[in-house]
Amino acid sequence: MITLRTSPTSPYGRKARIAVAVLGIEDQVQLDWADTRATSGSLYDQNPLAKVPTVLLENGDVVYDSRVVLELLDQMAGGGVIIPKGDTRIAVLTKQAMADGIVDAAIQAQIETRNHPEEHWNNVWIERQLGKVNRCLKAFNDNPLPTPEQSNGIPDCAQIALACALGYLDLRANGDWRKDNPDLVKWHTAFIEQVPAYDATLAPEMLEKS
Ligand SMILES: N[C@@H](CCC(=O)N[C@@H](CS)C(=O)NCC(=O)O)C(=O)O
Repeated sequence: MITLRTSPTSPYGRKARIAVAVLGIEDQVQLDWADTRATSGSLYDQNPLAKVPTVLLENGDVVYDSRVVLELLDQMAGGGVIIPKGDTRIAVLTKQAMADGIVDAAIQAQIETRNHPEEHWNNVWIERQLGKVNRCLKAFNDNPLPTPEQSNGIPDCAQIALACALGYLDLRANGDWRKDNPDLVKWHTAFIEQVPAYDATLAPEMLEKS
């Protein structure tokens, strides 16, 4: 049994929670909520980055960063399920990085607006980060990923990461991504219909907005 430490709203942790469900390995993973706002405590002892998701293995090893965690979970399910082994592997991992990058950049912009009064915002920095978000959204809108049903019925790591990124923008950025990206909205709707674990991993705050 491994322990997955995460928080209810973390989009990176949600990737891992969805992966556990679609891989069908719930019986091998126990969930343990971690407080990412704490300034000390067990997460700091387990992972010097003090970030979630963090996974504790039975042998005492610790695994972190959602992309590595997804590799671990995929291996536990036999490998090649959510991270393809063949020719498409690098392309899928790159798309996963692009989807994660949407969240990375959105968080950077939010840190600036959340931590400073508006007159002190660094608008150049905010625009730089929002540019990354919008370019990635446009790329996914113009060249949609396959839906899980169009691939092998199980979402791959890029599809999982993109769905979590869009869920994060719904939660923290009022779903503004929807107005300029109609094909991405369709893709997101299909993902939600085809992957029950998406709704099952909605945080209480997200439920209020959905
Ligand atoms: N690249 C990491 C990012 C993880 C991350 O930033 N997690 C956030 C929660 S959404 C966190 O733990 N933040 C606490 C902190 O940075 O102190 C991944 O993919 O796992």
